[in-house]
Amino acid sequence: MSSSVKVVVTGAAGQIAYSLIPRLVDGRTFGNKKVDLTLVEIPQVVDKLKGLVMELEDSYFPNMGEVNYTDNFKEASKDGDWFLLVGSIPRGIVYNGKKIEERSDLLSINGGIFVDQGKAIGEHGKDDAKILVVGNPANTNAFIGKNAANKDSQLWMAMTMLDSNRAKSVISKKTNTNISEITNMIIWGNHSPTMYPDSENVLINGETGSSLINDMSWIESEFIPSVQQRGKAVIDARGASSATSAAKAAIDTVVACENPTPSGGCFSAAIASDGSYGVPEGLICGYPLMTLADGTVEIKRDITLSDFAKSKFQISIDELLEEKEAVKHLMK
Ligand code: NAX
Repeated sequence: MSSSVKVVVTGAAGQIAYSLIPRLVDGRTFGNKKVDLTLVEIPQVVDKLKGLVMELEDSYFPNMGEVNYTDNFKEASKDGDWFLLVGSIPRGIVYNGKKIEERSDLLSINGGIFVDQGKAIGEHGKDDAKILVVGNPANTNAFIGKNAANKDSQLWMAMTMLDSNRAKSVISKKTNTNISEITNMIIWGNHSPTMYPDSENVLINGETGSSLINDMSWIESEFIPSVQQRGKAVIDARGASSATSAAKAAIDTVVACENPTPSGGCFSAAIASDGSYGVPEGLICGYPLMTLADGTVEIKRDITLSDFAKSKFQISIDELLEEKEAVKHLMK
């Protein structure tokens, strides 16, 4: 085996993690590397992880290295290469005697968690660690975590790959094209119902959506709302939020970061804005990204946005600014 990678996963006893964790050690996500896992949960459920560890052992994954579990994030973060921050407090549960319904309460509670986790990652994670926030509100959790970590050499991302995969699936049906032929599906903005899935710059068999999909009414009234509301549709149908597709999207994001992006290509995740595309600096915003040959991840800056796209994107930027305002007490 060529080398090893340490992956820290929070929310490890949750439903996304149950699909995600085996894929981390199955030999595909990190190629030939040995994968050491540290699984993190809150004290009330950490003991459940013993069962998951047994299952991992029983699955016989040749690439699996050491597996540990803990409720101590600070210890877990030591020398982590990858952090998959899945754990968060969902809407609707009773927390400290109060039912959490408002997005502002959700932002505040989860924000507190991400201050501590960010600080630990900044102090104890590898200097070139990559962090993918899945737990919602993902962009603003990543914004808080990055600020607390205060280490620019680490890459903080929030997951928009699931939105991108959902959008690819809708486009493939509309254009009667195999999903493997749909690339460069960009999700601009926030991972929330304000996101803007870009049907103009997507490539279908190498041709742009703007040249192939001449149906603005479908884009406005079907495509965009169906991608924006897909999470809710899954909850309504399943009685639980997306899990296996979210796990697959997290793996897709890791793979996209671990391998150079083909020339002209891009993938979707939210990272800190450097002012690109007019987004205020520092906001964790959904962008088209590329992984370079040396492993660095950069924003692809040569995409043209139509006036329609800019107006939709702006709605999501405004929402990110509102969320930033709601958590300003958590910033250093
Ligand atoms: P579950 O409720 O099944 O699992 C969450 C787990 O996180 C629980 O076991 C809980 O004990 C743990 N947890 C809470 N706080 C923690 C902390 N401080 N440290 C460690 N663990 C902690 O939720 P699941 O369905 O797995 O979803 C996890 C998160 O992903 C939710 O916030 C959900 O909203 C979010 N999602 C994000 C998506 C995205 O595309 N970015 C899509 C899917 C999903 O909705």
